[in-house]
Amino acid sequence: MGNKGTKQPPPKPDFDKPWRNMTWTDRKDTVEELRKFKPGNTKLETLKILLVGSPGAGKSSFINSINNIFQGHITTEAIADDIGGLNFTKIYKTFYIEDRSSPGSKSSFAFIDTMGLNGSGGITLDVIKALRGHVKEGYKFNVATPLSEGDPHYNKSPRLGDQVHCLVTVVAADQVSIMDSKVVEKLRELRLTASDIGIPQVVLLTKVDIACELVKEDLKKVYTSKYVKEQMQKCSSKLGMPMNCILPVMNYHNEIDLQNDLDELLLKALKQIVNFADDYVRKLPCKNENVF
Ligand SMILES: Nc1nc2c(ncn2[C@@H]2O[C@H](COP(=O)(O)OP(=O)(O)O)[C@@H](O)[C@H]2O)c(=O)[nH]1
Ligand SMILES: [Mg+2]
Repeated sequence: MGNKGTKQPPPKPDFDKPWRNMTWTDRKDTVEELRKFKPGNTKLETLKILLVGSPGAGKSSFINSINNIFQGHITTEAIADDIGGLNFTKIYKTFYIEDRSSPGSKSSFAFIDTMGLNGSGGITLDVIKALRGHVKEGYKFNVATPLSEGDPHYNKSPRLGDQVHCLVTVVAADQVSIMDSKVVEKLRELRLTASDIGIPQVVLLTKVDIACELVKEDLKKVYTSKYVKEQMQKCSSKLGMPMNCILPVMNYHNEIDLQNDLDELLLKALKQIVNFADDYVRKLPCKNENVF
């Protein structure tokens, strides 16, 4: 036992090099690109991005964060609810991002926030209908009774623009290991339905700042933190998603100014989402016929 008594140093919490390529300087170009972006399917004005996840996962905060970036400052009037942890998003509503550089115009991508999924009861059936475009604006999610075909908010013949073009599952990085197995099951069910339809999916791993001290100090360490990578891998196997569809972000939550690093990571995720959604709609027929 030659090294008896010599203490091994604790393993390093970070890799020497980032394991995923990430430029931290494209911010302005990406904003410009996304401002000008138009879907590659002529029958469609807006790509619809639907967010699902547990209450408090950071769904509304992500929408607000993107809005902050496009408005150029922290917006006082949140476009999505910001009531921490409470399950308040009950109305089915599409949030468009206003384009400040040309007043009155909107972005070609929009978000749909949903009520958080929890272990009991739920809105899974309603979200499945929403994926296919059967849910009309203004519908109030009802945990007890899912939307029925006779309801005025039921869209019997959805068109391309009514359906969802990317499903985003939101998971907080500090909750991956302790996620309720029933929620995981529901998220998987939604993912499988989206896959059947052909809708692309990503996972947003929020709150990387809470999950990892290194990242809290310097967000640029997001791809050198071993802990964050581990949470992404866990998420990948729990939800059955490939690693390249798992996007870590930190949402704006108590900052009073915009921060470049936060923007870079948020925009990187948004760009990926928009690209996936656009790849999907490009493959669909350019006729505005009913889709389901
Ligand atoms: N530190 C930190 N807090 C976050 C982040 N994202 C959301 N939050 C906070 O987590 C709480 C729940 O977020 P919210 O967006 O309302 O979750 P939702 O229920 O999924 O819409 C709020 O207090 C947010 O300010 C993040 O990335 N980092
Ligand atoms: Mg919310």
